[in-house]
Amino acid sequence: MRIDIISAQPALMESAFAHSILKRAQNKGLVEVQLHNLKDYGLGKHRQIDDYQFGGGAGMVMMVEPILKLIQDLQSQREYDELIYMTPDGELFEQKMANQLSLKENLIILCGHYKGVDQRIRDHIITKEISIGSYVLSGGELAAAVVSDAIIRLLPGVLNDESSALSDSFQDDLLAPPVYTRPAEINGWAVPEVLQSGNFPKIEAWREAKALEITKEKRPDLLEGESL
Ligand code: 6GU
Repeated sequence: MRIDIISAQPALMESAFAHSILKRAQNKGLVEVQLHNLKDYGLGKHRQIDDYQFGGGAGMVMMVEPILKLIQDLQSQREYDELIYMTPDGELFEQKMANQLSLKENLIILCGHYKGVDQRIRDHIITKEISIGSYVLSGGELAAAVVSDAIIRLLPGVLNDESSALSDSFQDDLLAPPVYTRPAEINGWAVPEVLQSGNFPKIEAWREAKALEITKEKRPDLLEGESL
């Protein structure tokens, strides 16, 4: 898979891709992530990428031309499955969408900033608009990193078998059961006996029961069907 991320502030995302699992996924050649600075395509000697909005009002709007040129450059090199725009009024990002996007080959993610992008980019270029939740961020960059992380960790070979993405919270509409490591007791706090029993069917049953109990308590909406 290849993900091209377009932003006026690409440095905001560098660290997210330069560590831990996302770094390893790239080093293994399982995904290629390219951050593109929209300013490189800005107009004139000031590399302008935004302008006042027609009709007046506070806030600058990202111009069509730099975005269009950058995207056309990318499209001349390969075909893209989706051109995604990160925006608080997009479709809510959930595990199911991460699963679907993880099956794609090439993605472009455009990060909004300022007041957003000229509507014509959204009308004619963008194929999918994503929000990561009902709150407003100062730009789409952190949201793009969130979405990319959720997608990349699903790619075959990124996680090992033990931490397989299939056992994640949400993947089966259930939150994950609690986990413990050594020591078996500290401060008088003991690890549940069953986990030390070596009886794997019993352990599995305990984990399933716990997952159900925790989901009922914290996210009953997940048990009401279709939500994922
Ligand atoms: Cl994708 N962008 C911004 N700016 N704010 C958000 C968001 C995206 N998702 C939730 N809030």
